[in-house]
Amino acid sequence: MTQNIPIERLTAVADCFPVDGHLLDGIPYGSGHINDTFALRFAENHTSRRYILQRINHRVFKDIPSLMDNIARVCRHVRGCLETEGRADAHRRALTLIPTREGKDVLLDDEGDYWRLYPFIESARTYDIIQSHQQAYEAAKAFGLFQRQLADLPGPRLHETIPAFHHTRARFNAFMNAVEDDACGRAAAARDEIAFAQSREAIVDVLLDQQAAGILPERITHNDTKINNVMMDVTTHEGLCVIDLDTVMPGLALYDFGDMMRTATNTAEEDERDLSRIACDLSRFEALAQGYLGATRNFLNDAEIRQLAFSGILITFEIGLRFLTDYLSGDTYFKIHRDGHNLDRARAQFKLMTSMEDQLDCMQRMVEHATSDTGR
Ligand code: ADP
Ligand code: GN1
Ligand code: MG
Repeated sequence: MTQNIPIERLTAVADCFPVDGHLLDGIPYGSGHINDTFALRFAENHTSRRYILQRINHRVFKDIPSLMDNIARVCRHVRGCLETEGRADAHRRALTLIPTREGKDVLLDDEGDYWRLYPFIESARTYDIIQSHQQAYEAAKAFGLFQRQLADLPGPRLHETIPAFHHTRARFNAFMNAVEDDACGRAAAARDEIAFAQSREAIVDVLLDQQAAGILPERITHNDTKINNVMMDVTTHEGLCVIDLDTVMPGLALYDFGDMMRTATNTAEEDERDLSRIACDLSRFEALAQGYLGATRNFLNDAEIRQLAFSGILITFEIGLRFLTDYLSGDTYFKIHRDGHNLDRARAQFKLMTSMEDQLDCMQRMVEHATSDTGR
């Protein structure tokens, strides 16, 4: 969640972009854990127009010029694909960066903060919890299409905006170091969660080993396919536009499917404290597999398809590990809104992971059906 920023500062930042009209207000927007996002409203000829302004977290993203270079290339390419297909509404289906008055993709202000601006995509919204199977299908189709659009992005290779972002062995090692250091004396309070995480160590190498063996190919992936990172059209309910592009970089397709599973099949919030409310919903999983495979079956290989259901278990574990590591290290990475918030999040992820493990066989069969339904 984003903190308020005085309107004077937002006005000073907005003045650096060539936007017509005057700023009416700027409200914190969305529920992201890393950046600060604001919806700005400008008055112009008796109407108003909205924009999304984002302050990029430079503690997390160390090389913002490279990150913005990725985003500019990705936005242009996706927009080009849509225009080639003759989509009249390409401007609603791809993010468009508004350059500063100096022609830069990002503004570096006097306080050392980086800001970027996008036109607001109206009549669309995001959901933290999926409301229906149809939404799960649409979201997965949109993320799958995004991977497909980026499959022929011309070189050079995209920058790694956070190196080893989904390297599950490195994430596990960082967790073990945090337990060892116990910098804030919190390990005792997280004894059960630490034991749970240690008991699942064996799974962290599964995809990495297959990648090293050349079985799983590197692709351009989004890497943060949380379900609230796809905008849904409020009229047609279609998955419209993939957003939050900071982590678009080389990765495994399975990282994207896995994070969709983590966020779209969960029956409760990511930080739900009542664990009895958390489960992996199988019918949403089925819709997710159908939507994703419909968009990607032409390029995914058999090994990737075989690991789809497992990828959700792995990524749910990885994000749980990251929350737990952050709790043990003193909450330095993810924004928190209450004491113990990262521990609550870790617990919730581990509960969800257990529910996925219990239903793995059934999910495998659903993937097999979805694969044959899509004509492969
Ligand atoms: P964060 O890193 O904070 O998650 P996002 O890029 O996901 O940042 O943006 C936060 C929220 O702002 C999104 O969930 C979405 O609701 C909204 N949003 C982002 N970009 C746009 C846009 N171009 N038009 C309309 N809403 C947007
Ligand atoms: C962060 O920025 P946001 O809220 O979309 C995080 C993701 C985690 C997610 C967990 C750059 O995403 O990796 O999966 O929180 N982003 C980064 O909710 O670390
Ligand atoms: Mg987001």
